[in-house]
Amino acid sequence: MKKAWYKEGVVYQIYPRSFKDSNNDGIGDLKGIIEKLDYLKELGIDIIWLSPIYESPLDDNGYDVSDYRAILKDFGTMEDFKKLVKEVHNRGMRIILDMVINHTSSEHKFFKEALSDVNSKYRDWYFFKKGKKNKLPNNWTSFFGGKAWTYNKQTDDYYLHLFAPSQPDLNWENEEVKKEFKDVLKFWLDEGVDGFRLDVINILSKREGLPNGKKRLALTGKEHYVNGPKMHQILQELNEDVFNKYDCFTVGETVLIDTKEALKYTGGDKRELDMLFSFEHTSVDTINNKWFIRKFRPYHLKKVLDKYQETLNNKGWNTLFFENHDQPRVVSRWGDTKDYYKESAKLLATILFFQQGTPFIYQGQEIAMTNADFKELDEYKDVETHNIYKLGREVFHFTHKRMMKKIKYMSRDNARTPMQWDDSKNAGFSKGTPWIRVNSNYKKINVKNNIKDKDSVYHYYKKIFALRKKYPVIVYGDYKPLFKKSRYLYAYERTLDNNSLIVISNFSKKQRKFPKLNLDDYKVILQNYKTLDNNYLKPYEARVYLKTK
Ligand code: TEU
Ligand code: CA
Repeated sequence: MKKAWYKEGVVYQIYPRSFKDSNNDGIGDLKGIIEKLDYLKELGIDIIWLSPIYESPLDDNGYDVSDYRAILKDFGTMEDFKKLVKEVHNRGMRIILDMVINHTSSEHKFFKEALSDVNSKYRDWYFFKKGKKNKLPNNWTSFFGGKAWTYNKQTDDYYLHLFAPSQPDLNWENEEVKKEFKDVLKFWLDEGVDGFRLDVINILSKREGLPNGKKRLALTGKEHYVNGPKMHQILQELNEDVFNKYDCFTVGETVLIDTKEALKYTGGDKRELDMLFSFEHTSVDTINNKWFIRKFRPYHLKKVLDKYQETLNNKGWNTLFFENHDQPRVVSRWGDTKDYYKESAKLLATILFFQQGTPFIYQGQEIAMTNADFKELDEYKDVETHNIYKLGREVFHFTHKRMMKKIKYMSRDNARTPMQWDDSKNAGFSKGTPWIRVNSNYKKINVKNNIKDKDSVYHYYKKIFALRKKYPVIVYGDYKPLFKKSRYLYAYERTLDNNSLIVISNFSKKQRKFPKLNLDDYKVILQNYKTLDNNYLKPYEARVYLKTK
């Protein structure tokens, strides 16, 4: 299999707004990130991914870009950015940016001109369409709930936005759009950036005529833009004209795909995406739509992860993630914060990061930060959360209590509370008032305590990243599920040449008999309990065995 630095490296996602505030305005910034680079290096991080840092009105916290070549003032200046890149590279690390090219902000100068001048050339950069007898141009709905069209009085027509009305979709049929964004990508690559996380990259190509979609509970119309007609062609073109000219990599955020598509994007004969985020595993505790929650069963998670591992094994390339700025905290979601907090956090890290693929960990995951402990709706800041609350109350007539329960479990703000550095005011994130409240468990759960505690989740993550560097079988080995039918044993084998690594875990709250496994010549290289019993696996016990001869 082709080797590559971006297959061997560990990626750490930073949500700059909530990472570290250096000037005490309550908002994280680039200088704050520079302060923490040694911490990330010590953890064993190779690549950092920054959520968007460009000029934005912040309707969607930066995923609504109004100037692609300017740094958001809250985060600092272009000088600060250049210093950050230099400091990252001086430490032998790399940095990738989050690039949002499916849509711009409605505050972008191109869109503002398109709104006001019916003859502007920028109208074809977006999707403006007349309604029919006060009906919308089609029946598509938004990822954030509600319709995907907003009326523009000045030109008496509607514009398309698959996310918020402040995020008008770009028309990727338009050659000038392609040229502009190739230039934007080159601008940042010439600044020394080592690659991009490409936001909702597989919905860029919309079916001609924007036809009505099959009516659905969520995302009516998705069949007309998910993996759209020219999607692969657009990606191949971006590689030919931009990415192939630099030592860089791309990770695509590809929504609603399956393994077949994943293989096409990452394993085709023409370079499209070097790796991708699929979200099938992040919907195992939901039905159809993230706001309709069902009981989590480890077996469902294992089935999906095994499927991606077996399908892409040495053909495409996976990412390994449970958390990001859109997902709840995994220890709250799939672990057991009540009785087996550390053990379950470590089990989750073990089952994921010994698989084949590039590991992506999200800020705070290394210290098992938990979901937000907000009580009131106004403590949440996320546009999606407030949209869904309104929709749930007004359209589905759900009670306030029922909506707050859904939001508590699934809101993206669960991942956006300030990073918990220590037990000082605001968890050491800021001496000002944070833009969003710190979780009140910060005196217990913080970096400082984790570093002090040799048995902490932090040190466990550090060990995993060190093992990945030491044993190539972890990065490049073949993947084979073990005990596939078991409801609670999550186990698999990785093999490379005559090295074999076996992960075995009891993903349940009950003690279980140790399964029949020939482990002669294997040694334990990682465990999440102090003592090992050869007849039993304790609740949430995980072990990693290695045979190297
Ligand atoms: O997310 C796209 C996306 O599908 C998620 O928004 C998901 O639908 C939703 O959050 C439920 O989990 C990307 C970014 O990661 C997200 O932060 C942005 O809001 C969105 O695109 C629009 O740019
Ligand atoms: Ca700040």
